[in-house]
Amino acid sequence: MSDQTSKTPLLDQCKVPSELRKLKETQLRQLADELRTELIDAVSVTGGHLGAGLGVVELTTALHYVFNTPEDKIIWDVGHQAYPHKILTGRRDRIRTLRQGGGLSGFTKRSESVYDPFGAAHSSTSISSALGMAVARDMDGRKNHCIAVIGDGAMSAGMAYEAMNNAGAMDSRLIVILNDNEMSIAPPVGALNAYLSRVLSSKPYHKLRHIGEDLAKILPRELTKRALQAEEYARGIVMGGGTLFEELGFFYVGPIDGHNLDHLVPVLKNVRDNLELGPVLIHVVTQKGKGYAPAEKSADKYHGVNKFDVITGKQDKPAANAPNYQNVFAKALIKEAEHDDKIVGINAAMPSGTSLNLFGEKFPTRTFDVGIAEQHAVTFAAGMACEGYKPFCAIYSTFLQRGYDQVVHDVAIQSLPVRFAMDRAGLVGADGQTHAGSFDGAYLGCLPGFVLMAASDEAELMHMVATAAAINDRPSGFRYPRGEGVGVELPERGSVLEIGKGRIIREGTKIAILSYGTRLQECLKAADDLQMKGLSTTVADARFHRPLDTELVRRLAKEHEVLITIEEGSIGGFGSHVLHYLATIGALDAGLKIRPMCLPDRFQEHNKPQLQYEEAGLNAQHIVQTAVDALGFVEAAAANRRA
Ligand SMILES: Cc1ncc(C[n+]2csc(CCOP(=O)(O)OP(=O)(O)O)c2C)c(N)n1
Repeated sequence: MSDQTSKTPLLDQCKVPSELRKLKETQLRQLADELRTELIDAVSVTGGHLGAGLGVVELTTALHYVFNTPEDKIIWDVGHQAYPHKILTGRRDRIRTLRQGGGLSGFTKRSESVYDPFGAAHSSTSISSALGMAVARDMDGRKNHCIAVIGDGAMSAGMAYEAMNNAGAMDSRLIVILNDNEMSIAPPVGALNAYLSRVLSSKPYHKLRHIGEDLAKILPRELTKRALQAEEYARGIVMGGGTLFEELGFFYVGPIDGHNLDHLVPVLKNVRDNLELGPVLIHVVTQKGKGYAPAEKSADKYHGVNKFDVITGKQDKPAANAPNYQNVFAKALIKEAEHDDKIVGINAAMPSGTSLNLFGEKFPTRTFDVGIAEQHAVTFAAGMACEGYKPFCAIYSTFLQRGYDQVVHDVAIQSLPVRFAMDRAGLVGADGQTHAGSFDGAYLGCLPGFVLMAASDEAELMHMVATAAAINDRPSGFRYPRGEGVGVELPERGSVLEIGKGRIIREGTKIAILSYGTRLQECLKAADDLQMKGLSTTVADARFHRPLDTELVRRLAKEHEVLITIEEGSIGGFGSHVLHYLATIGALDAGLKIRPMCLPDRFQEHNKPQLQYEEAGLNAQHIVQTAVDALGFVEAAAANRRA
């Protein structure tokens, strides 16, 4: 497209930041507007994280303008706001492949670009990694800048404080930009948030005279001049003094209006050029969803979006065939809580993602959103369990990784009855490797005393919620995937399952498939197929990983020639435990052909879930092939025998 007809003439010239840096400062406003247009258009095609990116369009533009990227390193916390950064750093031509199979990742990724110095997607890692880079730089005698950009939501996690505590003491030259949009995915929670709000309400409208004085004291260069020229600058006041961050050893600058390039650029330049400053925190105030009316009105809903119509803002919503697991979980928990007033629900900044918001509507005083603080969520739940409460911790499988020591040390060793509702089990699609719920079976399956379950459909999930509610003497967890259930009929209330007992779904004689989780539907399809080949197949739903239904496993091993286990988890999970058990009792010595099917031994890239499972080799045809290969079964020979 030629520059005359393009809607984005300046952006067209700026394929990489070095080209952007050739622009005049006065052109940056237009560039930012074009960048925003491009972002909205791209995400309307791909779906993905929109609100956060819209909020940092000006900040992204200013950072690449002022700093010499990629030598200067910008580390975006979480990385979900980095789409504008991707557009400006040589990836515009692929931006409409975001989150699609083979396309750009929805987060920052080292293997994708030199402009992504650190990969992310789980929150609150940016200050630690930036500090590590800054210290390495100092040790090497280099001069580049390391800039962490972290949101107010991500600032609620312990890791951010651990990093600031360390950075403040090390006095290394580090820039932290706190992107304060007063939103997490849901409204942010906690005392820090209240503190930031107080900072904002107490500081933004200082008189120009004071700003000039403050600036003269701390940032004497260009900014002073500019500020004194610009009456309007009073909105984006720059000053030091008296903040929590200063107590931690940071030089505090702010709050700054993060949409005003006339404020951002000089402040960033001053911080860049003031090499004597140790760690600096620039407090930037932005609006999530800025510049796109539907997103501005509804920042939480536009945090992550489906494809949408740019004019109306209306999102594509494929018709649902069955209720989703998240809502079934909430419904089941509400049912249990109606009968037991000790049940409480805990989540870590994901009320709508986990559907615990529905529980919260019914039981507001029994629902706790602790912020992005999974470690704390686990130990907080442990504390409540000590006092006789029945906590359900609803945390995605992938995020529970962050609370692992708390699970081991605070919950399991003390045998406290904390219930873990592990959402997003298995492959999750567009969010990719960082969000896959692959490992909970491996990391919890090794813990003595834990009861672990996986739902094979949404009715089973209801039973597992009821079962977990009834387990009062030890920790338990149940896993379930993202999205729609199978469409089975749901009971009014779940029934308590017999602990450690699986169920046979279909009886056969030659092949046994022992399923753990929602691959059960694929197992049934595979069994039909095998049956057509004349191979009589048993299908069982293990329900429990721990305690393992050893009687069922023994029986399946004894009565079949082939035993296949299948799960939506990594090696080291359910199948590994079955193998371990069978080896221990010598069942493998008798020539049983056992084939554990699990996720492949690599971090799988983003794609549609069905295609990810295809790639993982966990669909019906792979089960059939595994069985046939194990038997050394030649179809033609079988057909002959039948004839
Ligand atoms: C450890 C962890 N827990 C939960 C999440 C899910 N999550 C993604 S973004 C987000 C909110 C981040 O809020 P904030 O840092 O303020 O950034 P904003 O989206 O407002 O720009 C949450 C909770 C995560 N990425 N990592």
